[in-house]
Amino acid sequence: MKMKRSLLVLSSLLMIGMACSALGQSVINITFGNYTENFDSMGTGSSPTYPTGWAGWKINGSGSLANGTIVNSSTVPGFATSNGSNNTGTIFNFGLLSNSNRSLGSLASGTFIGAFGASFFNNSGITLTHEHVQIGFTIRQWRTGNSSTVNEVWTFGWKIGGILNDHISGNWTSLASFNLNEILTSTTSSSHVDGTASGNYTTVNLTTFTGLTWNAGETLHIRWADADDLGSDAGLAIDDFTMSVIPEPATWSLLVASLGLYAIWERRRKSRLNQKTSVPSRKDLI
Ligand SMILES: [Ca+2]
Ligand SMILES: [Ca+2]
Repeated sequence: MKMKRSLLVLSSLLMIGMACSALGQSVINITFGNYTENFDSMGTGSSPTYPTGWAGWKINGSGSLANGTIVNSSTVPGFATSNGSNNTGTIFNFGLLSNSNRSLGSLASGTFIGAFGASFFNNSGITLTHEHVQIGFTIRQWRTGNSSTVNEVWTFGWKIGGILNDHISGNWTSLASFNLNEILTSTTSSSHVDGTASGNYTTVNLTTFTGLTWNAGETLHIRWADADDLGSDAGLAIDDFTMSVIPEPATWSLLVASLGLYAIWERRRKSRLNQKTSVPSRKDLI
């Protein structure tokens, strides 16, 4: 029973939190363990919605949509479902036609330059730094550009507090290790490519969130900001995102060691109990 209770406590610690709301924004509640998002809930329909805590918005461009506006099914341009054949500048729910494997991305134009990202609420009870937080994800390319000399980059940025759909670049701290770099840099086809095919995606393994200081009760926003590059732009997306949050490494080691010692003690206790209650064999009775 004690063991079951311990496992229950541990699984609660590691459980991914349910989304909650802070300051009216949709946020992802973070405790310890792994938060993951595969974007497949966006579906294959023509009016997709973002996973809880995620959004795409306009940061620049000459179009009439105001900078900072979250792109959804009622904005122009709208949040579009595409396999990469669409060359409109906007935020995209990318995936193969009618395929449930979705990813979140963008394509920039002169009238629309977008960003996409998510908000996380620190509900761990401690200040989280680079010692605790790592993120990883897959980068998928769904559309090629038409310039072989431009290597497109979606710049990663983060900030504490404020709103997610912030279009002021100076408010964000850049972290190049999480940038999305164009994969098919030498192509000039300006056309759809399969972002799930070998060679059209790369993986950023769990990597330390350098420079982070994220106090308990604060909201961390992250974003990838697109740019309008020379010629027709490429379309990139993120998929299979993970944020891994561990307690202080020393504390974590101590917890693991304690659980290991407990498991050994429990095994020995059961073994002693079994010896005491075992039925004597015929040989023992002679
Ligand atoms: Ca996916
Ligand atoms: Ca671009």
